[in-house]
Amino acid sequence: MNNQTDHRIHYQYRNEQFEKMPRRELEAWQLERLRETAGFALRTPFYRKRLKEAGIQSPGDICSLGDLKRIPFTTKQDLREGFPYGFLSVSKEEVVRLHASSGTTGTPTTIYFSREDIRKWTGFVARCIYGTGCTRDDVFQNMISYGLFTGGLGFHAGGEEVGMLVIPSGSGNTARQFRLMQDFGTTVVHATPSFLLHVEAKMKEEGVDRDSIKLKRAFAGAEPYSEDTRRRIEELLRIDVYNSYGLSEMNGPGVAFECQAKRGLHIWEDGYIAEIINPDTLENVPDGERGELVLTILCREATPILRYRTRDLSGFYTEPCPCGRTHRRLFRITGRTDDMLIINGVNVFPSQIEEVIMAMREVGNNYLIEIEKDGVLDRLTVKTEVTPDTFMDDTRPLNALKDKIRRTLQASITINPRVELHESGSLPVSEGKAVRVRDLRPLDI
Ligand code: DLL
Repeated sequence: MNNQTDHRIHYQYRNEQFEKMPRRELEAWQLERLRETAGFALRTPFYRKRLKEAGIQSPGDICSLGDLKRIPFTTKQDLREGFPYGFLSVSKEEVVRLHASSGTTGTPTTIYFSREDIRKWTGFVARCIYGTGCTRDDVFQNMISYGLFTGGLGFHAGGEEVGMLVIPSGSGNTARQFRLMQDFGTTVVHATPSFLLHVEAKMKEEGVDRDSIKLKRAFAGAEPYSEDTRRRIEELLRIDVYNSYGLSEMNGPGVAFECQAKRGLHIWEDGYIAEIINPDTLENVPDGERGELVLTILCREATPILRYRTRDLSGFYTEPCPCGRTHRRLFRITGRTDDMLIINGVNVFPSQIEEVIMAMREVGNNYLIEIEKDGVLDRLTVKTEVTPDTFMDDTRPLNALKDKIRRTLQASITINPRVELHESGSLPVSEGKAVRVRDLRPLDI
């Protein structure tokens, strides 16, 4: 294989040669890219140490894909400890953009991109979009947050690459979303599944005639949802919904996506090496079994990340896909192996909430985080006890405290929670490990 030529054509989004590449060639390509990525990684202090310990002093020490297993896992904690530049492997002049994980207090995880990295990422997102049947005739309304979150700019660039008319509407404001759809004849949208359900409910409420919009498809991701939810959105909105998976550490969207067969998400193995491990033993599990997804990025020079523990639970389908693509398919992601919550698409760790409320002297010792459905959206309620010397009859200071907690929490986790104050000693105390989170969302909406 002539690598020079392959590199030039590879990241074009219409490239059956890569999507239907025989497995043997695909693995040869992966090995080349893995060596290249190890070369970038060896420029960072973190991986130089890690790889040396694993007996890898230079990319040439990686002789086969099996050698990947010699490399230790990388965790979110490692990335946090490397903040801000510990994982940067090119000079700062070569970096053209950064993205950071959403909703973090303390230390965020930051990913840097070179111009070439953005080009490759855009190619993968465009491939996903094109694979669902979109063309330059489509009008694409990107109803997801722009900014540090990767969903906005990632899909924006991918949509433009396909040649669609892209409307950067961002999330929220359903009335304006409907106007844009009607004015410009939107045919495709991108949103979290919960926002799509919200859009449908609002459509009914505001009397928007379904026939006044031309919507055909939606890309839905950034949070877990069930097959039933997909079906429900498809039926209610009369559109095709495609599952879209990604994470900021691996660029963002464009990691795995459903094709028109809609049976599992093709993980783009020319850009990523995927493994499924047992989170307890850390051993690889056989294909077809569930476990934690571990990813190595092969398409980024500025921030190489090897064997990243995503904490997402998935597995590989074993049979080939009827679409003919050779890249393996992942099961729908059903949950996580850590306690990260995804609330209306925003990632929140309970510890972030704890940090905020426990820093306030007026707050007592016990608290409870509740997430439930409010219509189709998620609602976060933070219940905290007040200190024993607080008078519960004195509403003015209590309201001021509630407001302070709400504002501080919103500033740190970007979600506006409901806050309830409870008398000292009135919230349930569990016997064993404290139960701080009650996720009351039914799995199947
Ligand atoms: O959510 C990137 C993205 C943007 C994906 C737009 C799809 C569409 P993060 O904010 O870093 O990045 O959150 C990543 O969200 O580890 C999963 O736990 C969860 N997640 C993302 N997509 C799906 C999905 C973006 N389709 C974390 N199904 C991941 C289930 C998903 N969970």
